[in-house]
Amino acid sequence: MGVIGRAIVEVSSKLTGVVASLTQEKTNGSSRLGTFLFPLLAFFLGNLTPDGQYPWGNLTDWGNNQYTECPITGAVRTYDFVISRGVIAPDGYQRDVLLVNGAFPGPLIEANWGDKIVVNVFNNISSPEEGTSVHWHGFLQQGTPWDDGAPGDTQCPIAPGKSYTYEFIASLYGTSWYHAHYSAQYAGGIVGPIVVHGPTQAKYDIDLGPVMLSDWYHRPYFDLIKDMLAPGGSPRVPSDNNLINGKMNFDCDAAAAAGDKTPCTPNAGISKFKFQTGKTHRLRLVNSGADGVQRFSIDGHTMTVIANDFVPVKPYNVTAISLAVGQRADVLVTANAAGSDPKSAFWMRSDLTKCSAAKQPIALAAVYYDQADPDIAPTSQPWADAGDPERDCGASDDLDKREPLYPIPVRGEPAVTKEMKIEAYRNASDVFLWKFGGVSTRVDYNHPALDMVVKGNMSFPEVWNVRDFGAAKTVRLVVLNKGPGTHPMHLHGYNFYVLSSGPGDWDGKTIVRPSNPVRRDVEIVRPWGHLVLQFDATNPGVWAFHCHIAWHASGGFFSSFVTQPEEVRRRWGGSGMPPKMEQVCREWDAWSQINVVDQIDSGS
Ligand SMILES: *[C@@H]1O[C@H](CO)[C@@H](O)[C@H](O)[C@H]1NC(C)=O
Ligand SMILES: *[C@@H]1O[C@H](CO)[C@@H](O)[C@H](O)[C@H]1NC(C)=O
Ligand SMILES: *[C@@H]1O[C@H](CO)[C@@H](O)[C@H](O)[C@H]1NC(C)=O
Ligand SMILES: *[C@@H]1O[C@H](CO)[C@@H](O)[C@H](O)[C@H]1NC(C)=O
Ligand SMILES: *[C@@H]1O[C@H](CO)[C@@H](O)[C@H](O)[C@H]1NC(C)=O
Ligand SMILES: [Cu+2]
Repeated sequence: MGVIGRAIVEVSSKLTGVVASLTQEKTNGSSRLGTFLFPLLAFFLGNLTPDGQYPWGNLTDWGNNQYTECPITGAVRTYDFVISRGVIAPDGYQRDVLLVNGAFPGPLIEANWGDKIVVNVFNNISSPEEGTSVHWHGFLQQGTPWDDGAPGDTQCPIAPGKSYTYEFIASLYGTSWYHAHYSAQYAGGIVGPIVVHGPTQAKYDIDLGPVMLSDWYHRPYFDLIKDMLAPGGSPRVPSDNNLINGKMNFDCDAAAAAGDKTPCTPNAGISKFKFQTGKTHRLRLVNSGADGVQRFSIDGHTMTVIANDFVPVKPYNVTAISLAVGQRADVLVTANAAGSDPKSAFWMRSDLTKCSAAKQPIALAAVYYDQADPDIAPTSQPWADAGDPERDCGASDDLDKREPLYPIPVRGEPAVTKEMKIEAYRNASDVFLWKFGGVSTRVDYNHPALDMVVKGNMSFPEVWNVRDFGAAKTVRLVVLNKGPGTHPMHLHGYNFYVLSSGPGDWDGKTIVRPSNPVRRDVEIVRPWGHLVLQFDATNPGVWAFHCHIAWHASGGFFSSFVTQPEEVRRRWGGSGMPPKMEQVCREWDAWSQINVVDQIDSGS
């Protein structure tokens, strides 16, 4: 029943205009992503050392274990973030958003492997005020569990008018992103790319930088959740558009014809990229959306995948790649299509697959070779497996295709095996919710679980859905999906090994490539299927494990793991916590005593 290319052949001419009718300021504020003004990235920051070494020394992506051999460069990369409300029109449809430094997507964070990243986040959200916190997706936060950014887990939210300074080591390298972790706030605009430069055996000429793929909603996240969690509410939260680097056109006429009076400008402008003819380009793909699985491709060009999430892989070639929310892929693309004619132009496409509730699933950007006229639309045709093939409803690429470059075998028998069932239900008020491992979660913003662990109090209220793995060094998770949805499972503080993924229940023994299983930090569990993960639970702290679909996490599909609690107490008990952790809670307590915190969802 393949519907190969279905979405693509129907691209409306309302979406393909390449001459922008709005300024970049109007569509994306101070962001320059997706324009020719966004600079190419260097291969690393700074200079070679006097003895000719990279900042990370002679470590390689194929010969060194990135979890145990992190270099210490001593360099500190400092950023100041101000989070504010704003009004922009990323696709021409004007809406209220939340912005980091006035930009959507937010500013790029860039570092070398082994640097320290410091981000001072000021919460300037007003009219109305709202808490916030920022998660640095994929970073391990070894020794800094309070800087993971999960409110109710590792910190209290940052109160309006207050700041919190996150400090952590870039102990892994590659491509990632940051996003608000307070309610579904990131769907309102608080997202941005992160690049950590590190060793790579892959050869390329040009680093084009981040390519953020995100479904987009025309209503504020709060209103969407309010409807979803109303009695009789629908769990489907359809997106209105699909963006590449925060940009796309929208069919404003259709919206107006349907009675929508919101200011809307057709042909607002799409993202554009320059390819140098004959050269090989690195693109850093990130699914930074709220819900949908993206299917990304560039007409006429194959892509060589060199990393999945923060894990370099043995290079493999694809014409299209699927990315669930939170997943990243680093791909190399050589500009040698159409006989390497320097006047060539091609469409870049990302389509929301059919499992996503999308009103307009197609995202387009234009790729221009050096001498092509960037005011002329490409006329290229999609690959046959671009778009919306049936098979990509969740499974993404086969596990056996994706092999980490640096092999790490699965450790023998795990100390703990935990089964986590995914179930949907309606509660007594007819509200649609999720249960994960038997609990529909709601965190307590005023009482982060990490704070309790530090104080030696392990009596977590059941509704927080906290699992204590004690001193176990190896934990196996058997995630069983008892419904028709696709769920990208994300673990904080670790990269997990993907042991098995498939339909139905796990047989209790199948492990795909135990000598070197897939490692990453987000992996899909398919409809009515299983996903078996394992991780080396040696990072002391409290770590969220949840579905990365914002709407599902809001509906209670969220849990937290305590790993090495004795070590947490030993290192940080007494007065060993940084004072900022107490302070952010004092400020939140003070603010929440005189303001009503409308926690309409799980909180995360
Ligand atoms: C890498 O550098 C370290 C110290 O800088 C040195 O001890 C080691 O021998 C080097 N390894 C190789 C393979 O060059
Ligand atoms: C905070 O936001 C307000 C608008 O709500 C703006 O006028 C002010 O400049 C912002 N403050 C900072 C530090 O950006
Ligand atoms: C992938 O494609 C490149 C050129 O596009 C080619 O050089 C390389 O051999 C291919 N690699 C594999 C594993 O097929
Ligand atoms: C059902 O869930 C909603 C949302 O969490 C909650 O407000 C409501 O109190 C729940 N109803 C019952 C009867 O538990
Ligand atoms: C442990 O934490 C829970 C939940 O915050 C609290 O109700 C309880 O009083 C605490 N117990 C102790 C001994 O502090
Ligand atoms: Cu989900």
